[in-house]
Order: sequence, then C-alpha cells, then structure tokens
Amino acid sequence: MNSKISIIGVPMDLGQNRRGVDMGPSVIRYAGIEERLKNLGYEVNDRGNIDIGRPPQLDVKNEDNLKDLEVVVEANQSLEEKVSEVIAEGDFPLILGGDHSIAIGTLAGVANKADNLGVIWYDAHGDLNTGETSPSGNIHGMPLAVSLGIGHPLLTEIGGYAPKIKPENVVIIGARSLDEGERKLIKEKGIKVYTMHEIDRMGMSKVMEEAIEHVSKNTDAVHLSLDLDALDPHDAPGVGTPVIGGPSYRETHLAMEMLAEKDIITSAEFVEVNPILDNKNQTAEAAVGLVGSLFGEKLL
Ligand code: 4U7
Ligand code: MN
Ligand code: MN
Ligand code: MN
Repeated sequence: MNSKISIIGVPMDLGQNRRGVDMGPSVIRYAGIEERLKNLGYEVNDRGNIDIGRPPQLDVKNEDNLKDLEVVVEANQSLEEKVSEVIAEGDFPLILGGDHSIAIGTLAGVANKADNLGVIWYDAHGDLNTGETSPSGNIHGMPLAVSLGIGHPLLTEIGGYAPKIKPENVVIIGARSLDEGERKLIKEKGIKVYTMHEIDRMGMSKVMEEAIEHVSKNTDAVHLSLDLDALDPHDAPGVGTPVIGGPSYRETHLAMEMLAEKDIITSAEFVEVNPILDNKNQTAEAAVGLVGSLFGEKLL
C-alpha cells in the first residue's frame, strides 16, 4: 500500500433530495479518520474540501430528468482536477462524500492515470441509471453508468474523455435494489454483480475472493467506491436511501481486510454518510472502522 494518503472532502448533497449528506466529510473527520491512519504509520495530508456551488433553487429537474445538473458537473470537474493532482504527487487519493454523484469526478481523475482501471462498487444500488431510466432524476443513482460512458455528455465527458472504465473491469457487491433499466444494462454489458443472494449463498469470503480475482485480472489500478448504504441499515442508519437486508458491519469489515491482504486498492471513496439521519455518528464511525481495515489494521 502507498504510504502517503491524501484526503479530499466533497460536501455534495445535490445528487439527491435529502439535505445533510454534505456534512459527511466533517463527521467522518470528526470520527477520527486522520488519527486512525496515522496510527497505522501512514503520512496523511488532509487537503480540505472541494467547493460546491448552490443553485438558486434546489432539486430542479431539467428536460433530461437530471436534477441540479450544472452544479453537479462543476463540482465533479473540480474534484477530477484535485484527484489528478494528488495522483501526480504520488499519493493515495481517499475521497469522503458527499452523495455518490461525486464518484463521477473521482473516477475521471483516477482513470486518467490508469490504462485499465478496475472498480469495486460496494452498494445496495447499481447506480446505473441515466436520465431516461431514472425513477428519481437524482444523479447519485447514475455515476457508474456515467463512468461507463452512458448518460448525459456533460457528465460522461468530465475530464475531457469517455468512457473512464470498461464493463468487464467492474464488480458490484451488495446489490439489492436495482431498477428495470439498471438490470437491462447489467445484462447488456455483462457486468459482474454479487447481489445479496450470492453473498447469502457463498458467504462474503468467497464473494471477495472471486471479486478480487475479477477486478485485478486485466487492470493496473483498482478503485473502491463504498456507499455506506451497502451495509445493513442496522449497522449504518445514517444514509439517505437505506435498504434492509444488507451485509453487516462485520462482513464488510472482512471484505476490507481481504482487500488489504491482497493489496490491490489504489484509490477509494466512502460516500453517502448523512449525520442528520444517523444515530450518534454511528455510520461515520463505521466508515472510519472500514477505512482502518482497508489500510491494514489488524486485531492482533
Ligand atoms: B446511491 C434509485 F430509484 N435507484 O436512481 C434512483 F431506487 O448512490 C436509488 O446508491 C439510487 O445511494 C441510490 O433514484 C443512489 C431509486
Ligand atoms: Mn446506494
Ligand atoms: Mn451509491
Ligand atoms: Mn444512498
């Protein structure tokens, strides 16, 4: 693992309707992320937050069924630049959300520097909608599609190139809420998905073995995009779109430990923590615990 980590906060809440997720970076910092990483021997550089503009009226859908498109585009452009800068300086980019629409900018920055980027999308959702298929118009339900080059050109062309990733280098883990258009896209593109059914059947350990094999086969870098709503709401209540029946904190912890063991992750983001909906910062603390195991923390 890279010994230098740069933290970038992205206080974005315009990719969805529930206010509060913009405080995600603050509460994850408050839960002690920097100290946790320093205690593991890393050099940590917290680069502060990306500036997010505010539209005069929130949640306004354009004619393409995309809410607050311009501001989401602008913020992701700034994020792309910041992530590229961090990578150019040789640091590991660790991005704190904010809602999941920020994965568009993260992946634009990360994929720029890799020939073939692998992606682990740990989420209750597929985030494979477009304006045409989205039931909500919320851009946080679209970043994986956008990164595959599918969606509005203002989004897919962030960073000046598209697509960022290839479908065969992606694996989705923890899915249990997929819309019709997302299911269709998964089949069409042959995207590897471990739904809750496979996790129940095979166990997290086997799922991770296979997933790691899949994303590292033909890639030279691997990004982890972890949406806290992947976890069961019992363990991560502070999220805007909870779905019952997810992997526990322990199972997710194991997933992070297995990633650390194989040492394949070269960038990561932890998104969707909403302190307004949380129970005494439990979800931010879970995020920090998971970051710890991703970066090699051991019990003994
Ligand atoms: B998240 C949803 F319809 N699919 O598109 C949508 F169920 O980043 C939810 O994973 C998207 O939290 C959730 O609005 C996006 C809905
Ligand atoms: Mn989700
Ligand atoms: Mn998501
Ligand atoms: Mn969510």
